[in-house]
Amino acid sequence: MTQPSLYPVPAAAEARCLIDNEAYQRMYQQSVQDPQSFWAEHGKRIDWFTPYTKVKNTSYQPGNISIKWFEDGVLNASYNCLDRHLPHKANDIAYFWEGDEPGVQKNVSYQELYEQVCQLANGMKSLGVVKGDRVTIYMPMIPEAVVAILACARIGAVHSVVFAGFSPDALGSRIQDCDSKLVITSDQAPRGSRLTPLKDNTDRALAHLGKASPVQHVIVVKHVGDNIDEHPGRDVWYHELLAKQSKHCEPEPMSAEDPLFILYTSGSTGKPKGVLHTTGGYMVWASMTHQYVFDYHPGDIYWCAADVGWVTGHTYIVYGPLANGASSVLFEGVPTYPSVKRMAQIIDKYQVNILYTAPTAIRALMAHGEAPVAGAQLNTLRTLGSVGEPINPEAWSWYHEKFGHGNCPIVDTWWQTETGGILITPLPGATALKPGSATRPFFGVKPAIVDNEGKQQEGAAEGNLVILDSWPGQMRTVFGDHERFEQTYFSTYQGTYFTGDGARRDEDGYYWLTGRVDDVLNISGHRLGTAEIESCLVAHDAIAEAAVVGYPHDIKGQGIYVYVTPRVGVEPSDDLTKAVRAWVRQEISPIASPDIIQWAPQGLPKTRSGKIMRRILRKIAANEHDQLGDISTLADPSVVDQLIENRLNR
Ligand code: 6R9
Repeated sequence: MTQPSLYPVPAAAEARCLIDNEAYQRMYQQSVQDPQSFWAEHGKRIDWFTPYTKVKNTSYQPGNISIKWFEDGVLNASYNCLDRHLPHKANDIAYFWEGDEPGVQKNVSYQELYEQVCQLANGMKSLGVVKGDRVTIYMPMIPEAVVAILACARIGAVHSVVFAGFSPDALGSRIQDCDSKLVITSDQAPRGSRLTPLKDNTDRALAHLGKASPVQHVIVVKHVGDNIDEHPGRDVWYHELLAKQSKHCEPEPMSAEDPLFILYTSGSTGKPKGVLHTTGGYMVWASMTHQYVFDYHPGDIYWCAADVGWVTGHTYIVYGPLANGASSVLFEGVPTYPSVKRMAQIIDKYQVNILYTAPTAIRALMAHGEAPVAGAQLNTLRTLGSVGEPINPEAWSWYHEKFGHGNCPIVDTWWQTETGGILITPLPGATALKPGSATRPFFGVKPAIVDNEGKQQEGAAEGNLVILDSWPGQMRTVFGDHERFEQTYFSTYQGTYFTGDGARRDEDGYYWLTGRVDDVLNISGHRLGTAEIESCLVAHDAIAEAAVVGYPHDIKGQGIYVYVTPRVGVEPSDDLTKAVRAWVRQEISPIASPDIIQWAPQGLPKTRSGKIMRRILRKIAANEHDQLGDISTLADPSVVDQLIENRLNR
């Protein structure tokens, strides 16, 4: 492949950025050699009602997994996101809200956000919600979703945001698991011109729970304006509730280790885990990573195109940018509606300086060639970010050239719901980039590579990615199940946090995430990352997206089964299949040659957050499609039937 393998820091980025390579090296060394004094200093970026005197108190000892940061400090997250900015930026825009339909928009200033948050906080109190209660938020991407999150934080209620694409069943089980007293939702959620009936889904979830439902009230935002079924005594209109409330509400003093939120995430097995984050360490991590990773400067326009239903939305749409007083774009829709130009249009319209999105969105646009950026300026962009999956070099280059005009650093940020914020990432003014590598650890993060026996590997190596010590943004427990927390993350390689991801560290100390460890193939004794083969496949002209899984093979142990989506306008044929196979042999090695190539013009099965569900593809490839397990979290379950019908390993 012809692209350069190393992109040095552009001179302009080095000159303007907060941190250059020398500063990175110095601060990183400090952060791992003396975490107590490093974090004692950086914890001050947050306003504390009572300053902490203790900094780090953490143990990864088997049987005693305990993580505490800044434990005697007292603060409030909503105060840090709102009140402290009012003296100097009350009229600054917190969110430029862009609705699903172009032309539908609204600006929300810090003052307005503060007032609404206080009103909702008072309203929630009037409904009996007190500190420590759980509140489920099931909302479209509208300013009221942020208001709901911050109102919980203001009164010390623990929010559990459930992505608006989840079904009534998924919503119900999450409400039940954390025993929510209150649900905040809206009538409908428009996305890409389709409507999801959120209130109706909530009714169904609660009806299904029946007498076991812990929910006393449902607050409903009138967003689309359609009629809803009102349950008198239980349902409350958001606008009616707020109209009666004062625009001031004292922030609840919270201990640093008081819970801030729960966010459910699926593991490789079992029911979703309620990942619990607490207040102090999380806020320090969210604000510090947001500032340094994106090189955020006051006055920048920042756009994180994720959904508040995922951790990326929590940390990099809500808490991080607001803690830093940033002005953000909040987008309700999808990158391809009403056309593939939508993202570029939004960037030009709001003069966005920092864009943070996902490889799945980039690949979706890339399949349309030049069209997504045709006629766009994109000249305000300075830093580009990527998150959620390994970004294959082909998509990296396309993003770099088409959106970044070849001169915006791309920060490929590796992290997880569990980590609270970014852990491995370039810094735009400090890190020479290698397309496809998340590069180096953020301050305070000590990654290591271990083999399957848990032995740490030195130098250039490949294996399982663990983190050797705690960082302030780390999850504290699985809600209601500390044993599962210990079992899932600390028992595989004792004394370390196990990420579940595989990684390679190269001779420069850069990390390359190779996918979940269960995605590693062993072909005739050769280890191959599925991500590596996928990235080669999507570099082929005819291919928009690819997923690679292993399947049982009599001779090789595992064979390679490839699912490929053709680019728009490409017609699959036997000749094309042969050409694709030859391409992989040529680009990687004959060892990586796909045994089976199945065209999937209807697309690949994805979660609603855009992750390809390889678990399902593995089952289809293994001819075990009668054992697919739970497919309720798929964005479009119908693609599965078509994949089964066209499977090739019968
Ligand atoms: C933030 C988020 C976490 C999993 C993680 C890994 C994958 C995320 C990545 C990446 C390679 C990156 N992942 N970012 N893989 N490069 N830059 O996505 O959280 O939804 O919990 O997913 O996503 O496999 O373990 P979450």
